[in-house]
Amino acid sequence: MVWISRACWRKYGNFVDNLRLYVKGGSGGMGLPRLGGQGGNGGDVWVVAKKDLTLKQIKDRYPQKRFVAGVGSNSSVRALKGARGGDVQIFAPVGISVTSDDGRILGELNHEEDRVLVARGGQGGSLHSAFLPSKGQIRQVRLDLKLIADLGLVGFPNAGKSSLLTALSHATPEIASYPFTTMRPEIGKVIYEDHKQVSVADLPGLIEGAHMNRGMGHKFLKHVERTKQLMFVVDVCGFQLANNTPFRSAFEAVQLLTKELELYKEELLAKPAILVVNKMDLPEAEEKLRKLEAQLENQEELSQLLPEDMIPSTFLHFKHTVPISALTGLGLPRLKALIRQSLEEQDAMETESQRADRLQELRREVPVVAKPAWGQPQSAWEPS
Ligand SMILES: Nc1nc2c(ncn2[C@@H]2O[C@H](COP(=O)(O)OP(=O)(O)OP(=O)(O)O)[C@@H](O)[C@H]2O)c(=O)[nH]1
Ligand SMILES: [Mg+2]
Repeated sequence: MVWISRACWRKYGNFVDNLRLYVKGGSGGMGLPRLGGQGGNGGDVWVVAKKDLTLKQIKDRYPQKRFVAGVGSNSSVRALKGARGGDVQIFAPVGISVTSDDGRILGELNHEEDRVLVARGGQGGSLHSAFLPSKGQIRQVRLDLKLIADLGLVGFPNAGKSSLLTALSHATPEIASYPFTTMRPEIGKVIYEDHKQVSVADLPGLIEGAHMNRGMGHKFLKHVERTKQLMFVVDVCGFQLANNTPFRSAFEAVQLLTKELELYKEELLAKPAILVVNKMDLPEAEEKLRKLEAQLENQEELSQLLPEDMIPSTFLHFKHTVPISALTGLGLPRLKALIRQSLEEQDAMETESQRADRLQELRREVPVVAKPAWGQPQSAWEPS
């Protein structure tokens, strides 16, 4: 429908989640052969993470998208050692991965002040280079924004993801009864009574074949890579994208969503996941929920009835299945509590495994000195 795609263009056109930049390190300065003087090194170009910035701001502020560091000064009689060229810092939002044009990852900006060197300055001329300077590195680099949130919402269009985010947080995403209402990711904060906050990323709906570029889902799947957990949202009554596409029950929706994630990046399925069954206010919802729960208990077997390309190779075992109605608020307090519990359990497990890793490292690093038994010499031994 034309009117939807126009609206899409307008809104999506405003959101920038990747940017290509030209970066050049400064050239080195000339050496001074007569007096053995050394030219200054050229400056470097860095990308530095800063809070509350967007890629769009960089694009608007630097339409040429060119960043060139300062050249090193030539060596002179007055200053035998030439001054270093100035560095250039490109401030970028947190949650960026920086890649070179050939797809190599140069670094990630996960926290404020993290920095990645993108173009090194050239060396100043010196005795080793017959006093001739070298040029700075020239590169095209790509900044890719991946949202960081505690939870990422995954679901077909119209499942009620944005309605759920609105009901749980102060975010005000667009909600409507047509598919693909959400055109760009949005983050909402769920705030608890003790002021603890959990961030939830609302993502555009996925459709079958999203990993192959169908719909708009695949563009946004990268955002799920950085969320700690997944929250699947399905309509208890199932979903049909259009008259000429098949109807999918809630159970099929779960398997298809799993399959799409798997085809995009299998590791995503290792994340803890909660299943939210929405629209429990609709007629016969209870009955459909019981059916879904029974199907999920036997999902390995039952999914064999699906066409082969719809069967995921790993089945998700949800930590919780939570029936809700984003419309009436049914089940939301329980969901809110379970989200927190689930994240806290994950944190505790990660802390424990980090502690165990550290302990193992320490044991490897420090040889433990065995207490000498009487009459025996003291010896160092490595634990196995
Ligand atoms: N009856 C009922 N309708 C709901 C419920 N939650 C959402 N809806 C309706 O379902 C439609 C889709 O809701 P959205 O929140 O926009 O769905 P979405 O998953 O964000 O959809 P996309 O952004 O298109 O992927 C809207 O008409 C909502 O009013 C619910 O709990 N019960
Ligand atoms: Mg939405």
